[in-house]
Amino acid sequence: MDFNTWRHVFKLDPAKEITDGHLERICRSGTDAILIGGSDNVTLDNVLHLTERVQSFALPVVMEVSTIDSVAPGFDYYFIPTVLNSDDPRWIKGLHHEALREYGEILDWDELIPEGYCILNADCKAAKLTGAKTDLTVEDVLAYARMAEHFFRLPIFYLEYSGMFGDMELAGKVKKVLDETRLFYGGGIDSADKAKAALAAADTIVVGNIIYENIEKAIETVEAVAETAD
Ligand code: 1GP
Repeated sequence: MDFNTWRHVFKLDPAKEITDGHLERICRSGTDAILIGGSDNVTLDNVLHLTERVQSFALPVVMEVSTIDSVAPGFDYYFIPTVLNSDDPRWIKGLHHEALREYGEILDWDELIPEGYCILNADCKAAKLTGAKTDLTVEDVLAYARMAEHFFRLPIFYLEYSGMFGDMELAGKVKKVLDETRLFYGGGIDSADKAKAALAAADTIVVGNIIYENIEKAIETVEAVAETAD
């Protein structure tokens, strides 16, 4: 199991309700992995509850860490965002520093995967929370992508449009400047067509909200990936 081969990932929000039936459909859909994370009301309780339910299915489960207090044991990977287009050092390396002061001795570094986030939807919660500077030119975004790969050597560059479908032309340009770093795209994928378009531009697509809005459409995004050549 290596996240470098993943093409489709479902992101489940521990703060949102999902029935056992829907969860089973998501976990058995053929998606490559389940990412557990959110920006709001993520607590150790709701993370543990959701994780326990997801871990009964045989697929990789990743925690995307947003608060230190909600980190639970037992995940395959821990994805750690650093928001490259925030001007607030807290979201770039501040919280990370706090976590390492506390847990640095006991961490299994092979499980920790840093992600260079570039958040481009000004209205999403993550942009507001982190004070992301979203009015960026193409050159600005490409510079962040290059920074992720060549300066910080991050394994993942995450183009985040959470809640809206983003600029696929821009995503395609980002992909062209990345060789080693994997391009994750997330935001507004709510149909097979959008899944295909996003996958044509990025290496891995992340599907979130539609799981809670229309389960059939969510499942279609996985089927679309199966129809798209690698
Ligand atoms: C959110 O990128 C993910 O972090 C997915 O976005 O919820 O809009 O699908 P959506």
